[in-house]
Amino acid sequence: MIEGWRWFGPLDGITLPEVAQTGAGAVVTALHEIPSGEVWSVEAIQARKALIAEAGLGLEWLVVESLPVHDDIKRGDGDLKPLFANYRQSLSNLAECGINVICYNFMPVLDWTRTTLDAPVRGGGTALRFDAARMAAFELHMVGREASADSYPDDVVIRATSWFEGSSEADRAKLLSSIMAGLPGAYDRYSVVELKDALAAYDGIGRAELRENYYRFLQEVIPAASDLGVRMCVHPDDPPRDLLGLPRIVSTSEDVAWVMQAVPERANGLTLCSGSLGAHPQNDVPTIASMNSERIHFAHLRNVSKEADGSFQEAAHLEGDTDMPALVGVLLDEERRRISEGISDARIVWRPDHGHELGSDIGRGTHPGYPLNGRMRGLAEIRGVITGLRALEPA
Ligand code: DNO
Repeated sequence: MIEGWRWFGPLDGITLPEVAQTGAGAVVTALHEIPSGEVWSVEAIQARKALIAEAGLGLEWLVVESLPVHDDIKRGDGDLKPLFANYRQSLSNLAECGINVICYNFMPVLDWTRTTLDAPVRGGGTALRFDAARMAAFELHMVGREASADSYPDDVVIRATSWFEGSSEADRAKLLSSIMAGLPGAYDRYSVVELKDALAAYDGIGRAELRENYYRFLQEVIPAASDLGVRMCVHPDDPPRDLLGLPRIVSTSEDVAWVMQAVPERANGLTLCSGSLGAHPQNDVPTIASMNSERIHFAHLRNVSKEADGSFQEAAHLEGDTDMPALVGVLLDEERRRISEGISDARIVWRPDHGHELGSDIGRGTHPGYPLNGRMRGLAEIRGVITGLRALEPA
């Protein structure tokens, strides 16, 4: 397994020397400044590669996270030929620059979603949290989707209403900005009014329609990826549930099986994100990993603690509900299989996903979920698990 680190580019508050200090060698990044749907040119990719290499720290850009899928493709809206052509061109340009692992997602409108970015942890650090009652308050009372009361248990709806009634303007503004924090462009944010417009654009798109649009995307893109030797890996939905009436179709073991079977080629792969999948009460993450191991090309390792009402909080990487040593064991076994069968690109890049803000992280203003110390703790702990399991491997 290859240790990776997500770096948001020159605007990241964490410097490349700090990335090197974590011990990770593979940089996971994207050209976040290029609007979704436009081509990533060879020049732009080379310039970012050079920036990383010229730091002289032995870091190399190995994984793209993400090459975004334009919302028109997700909605199946209009003449999509130019968007598919641009996507394939970006893949071809990335392959020309030697970058072959591409993470993307098919979540409509919102990427990862949390209601609280600063839930306290022991000793004064903070964690990301998804609180079902806060999400319901946002959905029912701030966005005004009364019909969505059905998608929450009654007691959650009652708590949502009481939170909303007792909330100040500032509390609501904070909730909105927490929910928006996951938007990938780092610069896109919606107001409630803009969000309502984005949701309205999905009217009439349910699970079946979204699957159909996703199927079309896979058919347009995977053959080209295969020819280029590029491995695409879809990121599961986070959280793995419908939100704001938007369907989410990469949430469960069955969903992952559907994606893998839709186009049964190695180039149609999975980002094994243990935190996203692990937030669904029915998902057993090591089992999902072993069922799909041949198609895992990238891994995000982190943990969550789930609560009965659908809330969850990000736990330390070796705490929480997912058995991390069991999961790492599945990935190591798969790598051994690939190596023994002489498969190239056998090694899986993994990165510590999210982390608590700890010590000097607090107040530093790094991307939510992506502080230095908290992720370095996760990286070091999981590095220990990998080292320990490797030491036990038969010679
Ligand atoms: C959150 C990330 C996601 C991920 C995208 C991939 O921390 O794991 O935002 O980058 O969903 O497309």
